[in-house]
Amino acid sequence: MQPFENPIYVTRPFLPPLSEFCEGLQEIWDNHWLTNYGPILKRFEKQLADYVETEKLSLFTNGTLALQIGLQGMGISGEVITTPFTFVATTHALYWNKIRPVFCDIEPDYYTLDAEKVESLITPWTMAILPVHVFGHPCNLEKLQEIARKHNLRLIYDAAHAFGVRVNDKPIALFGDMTMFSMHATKLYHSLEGGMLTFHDPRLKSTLNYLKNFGFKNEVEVVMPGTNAKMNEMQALMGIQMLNYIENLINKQKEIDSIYRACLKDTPGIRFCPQLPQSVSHNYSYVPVGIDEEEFGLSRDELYETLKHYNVFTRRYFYPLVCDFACYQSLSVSHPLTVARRVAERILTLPTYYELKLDDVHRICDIIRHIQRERVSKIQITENLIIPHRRGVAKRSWDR
Ligand code: T4K
Repeated sequence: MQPFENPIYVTRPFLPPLSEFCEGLQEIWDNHWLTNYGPILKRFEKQLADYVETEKLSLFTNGTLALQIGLQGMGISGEVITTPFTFVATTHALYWNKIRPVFCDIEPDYYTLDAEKVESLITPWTMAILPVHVFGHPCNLEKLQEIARKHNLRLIYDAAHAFGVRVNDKPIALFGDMTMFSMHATKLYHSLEGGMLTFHDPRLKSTLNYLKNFGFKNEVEVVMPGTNAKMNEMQALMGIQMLNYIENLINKQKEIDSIYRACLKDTPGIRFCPQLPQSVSHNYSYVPVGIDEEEFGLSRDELYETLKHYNVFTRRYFYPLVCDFACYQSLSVSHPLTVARRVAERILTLPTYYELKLDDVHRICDIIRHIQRERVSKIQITENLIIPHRRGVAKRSWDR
């Protein structure tokens, strides 16, 4: 099998036509207003409010700062129960608030926080739960809400991957006390970089506005020690234009997802997440698969490395687990995290993005199957070589 001529990465940002973006830039040039709550940002906020069906939202320069500031705005301290199977920014946001992350295991189907295991980790110092809608898969919303209510904990979702996801025809933004979205370039929906918080308590709006703008109330009053995490006009412009394409983007990724599922369904050792229930309208932002070394014939890492020879650059989102990074290793972990460890060892996310040609998706599947066949036949040849040798029949198969 021939490698791809050009590299195929795990993702590639969609961009609106350059002419469209340039037209938008004209307004910025005319206004000479680049950041600090400009007119395009205000327009973006309104359009997003329509999309996520709440005006209780705030925009930030990126998702990490959004989460960090969100936790601060809600006054979270002590301990927070969270998942180790996520991008490290989820945990960093806790660390920057001097909050102790308490890692809980994940469930094996969709890799979200295992709600059944949360209660056993609650201590007098627990103030919140921070689950992640990882790969856009909604967490166990009902159960988590029930636990949060019962123990008077705040429920804050990291929905970095979940823009556009709906549950029971409700935007995922409307669940929990607060939800963070990332609009980073690598996301299905992006604003170059960017972050959004949606929240339940309307009083948070002004707190968040202060926190992301140095705590400025006016020229002479600073009401809290805020930072600088504002979204600028260029980001807002991209965000507005990208909203026109969101449905197309999701539809294309859905198509890609179903091709991978269909083409690889009979390949032993490749496991897809089960289809989500009808109640979920998914965004198909990632294609995660689990590689079972014994059945597949290669380990996940061998497949990941071999695919590079074909110019296919998959990613191991999320390996290693956050708790295994040097900066978090000193944290004691009371749960064995059995499922999370197994998933992290096997996970591979396959390329998916709007411009990925469907033929190329088929070709990626062909390459994966080819790599497997090659390996299986090598193993068979080796067995043929070794077994007769062990039996003392022949040293090499060609000796026979
Ligand atoms: N919570 C969760 C659960 C998250 O996944 C993230 C971010 C956050 C919180 C924090 O949100 P932000 O603060 O980022 O808004 C990427 C992203 O940088 C990161 O945003 C994302 N999660 C994470 C899952 O993926 P890397 O280190 O894998 O990115 P990178 O630069 O290796 O890009 C991946 C591939 O994308 C490249 O191989 C090529 C392609 N690419 C990338 C960029 C930036 C492009 O084609 N064009 C581009 O401009 O982290």
